[in-house]
Amino acid sequence: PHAPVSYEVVDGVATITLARPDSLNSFDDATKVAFRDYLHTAAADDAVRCVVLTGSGRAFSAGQDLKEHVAQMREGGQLNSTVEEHYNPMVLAITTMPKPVIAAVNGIAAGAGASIAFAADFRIVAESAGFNLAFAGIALSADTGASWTLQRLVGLPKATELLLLPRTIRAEEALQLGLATQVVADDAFAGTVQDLAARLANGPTLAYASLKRALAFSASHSLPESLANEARLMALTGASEDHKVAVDAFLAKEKPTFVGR
Ligand code: T3D
Repeated sequence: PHAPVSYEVVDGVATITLARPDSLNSFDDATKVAFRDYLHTAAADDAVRCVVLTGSGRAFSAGQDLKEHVAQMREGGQLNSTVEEHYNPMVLAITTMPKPVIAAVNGIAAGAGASIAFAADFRIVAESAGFNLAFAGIALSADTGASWTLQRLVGLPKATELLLLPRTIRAEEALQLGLATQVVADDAFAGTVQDLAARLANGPTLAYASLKRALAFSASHSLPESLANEARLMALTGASEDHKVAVDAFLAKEKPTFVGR
């Protein structure tokens, strides 16, 4: 059968595409395993310097596949095991990815699909796309990190509203709320994603990874602890090949060519 997720690396950019358009790229078990494992593949491959997450067809992802979910409930399956086995590792893989991650939100992102996009470093959103925090609609709590990421993106009161009263947030509103990095006309979407991915893949990868680590650390530590952590990360990036390349290029009034380490 057709693979539910595709993985392609071109010029340092790994693109992970959810490929079940007929089910709005919802996550059944095979999709969850493939998506999670490709995230780990991208993280481990030094040749990959930017990761793009996207969907095929008209959706980014409608979240958990509710048909498989119902079938598993009938069989008395462990509902929560998928959170720990699949969704949680996806979020941790995206947020600790030692290179930038772009969610290319081509269409509706609902439930865990929205959460996946919120975990990424950038959300490029097509004009016709949107987000829906669908969990309460099916009487579930939030998962895949939404309770953590959403309030950091939009603030606690708005996050509470969007989780308790789910509705589709269109792209323009998503931009105003801070859910979207950029909203792009549908016909310019692929090109915009490609340009940003190329820019990031040609950037100082180790510095990007260190900035992600600094931000994540500072989100849950005191100022003195964060200052000490910044000092450690500055020592790391200060000793990097890219730092030397960039300073030399600056003084020579040239464009640096980063190697990513
Ligand atoms: O233990 C656990 O599993 C917990 C895990 C939880 C993680 C979660 O993600 S919970 C949230 C699950 N997702 C949802 O509740 C979203 C359900 N979908 C929707 O609300 C809407 O479909 C959308 C807002 C995403 C899009 O609306 P619209 O009007 O553009 O499309 P539609 O007509 O509702 O859907 C089109 C088809 O896709 C339709 O099938 P049909 O009638 O053409 O045969 C619909 O049933 C199907 N579909 C949509 N979402 C899902 C789905 N099929 C399976 N699973 C889905 N999530």
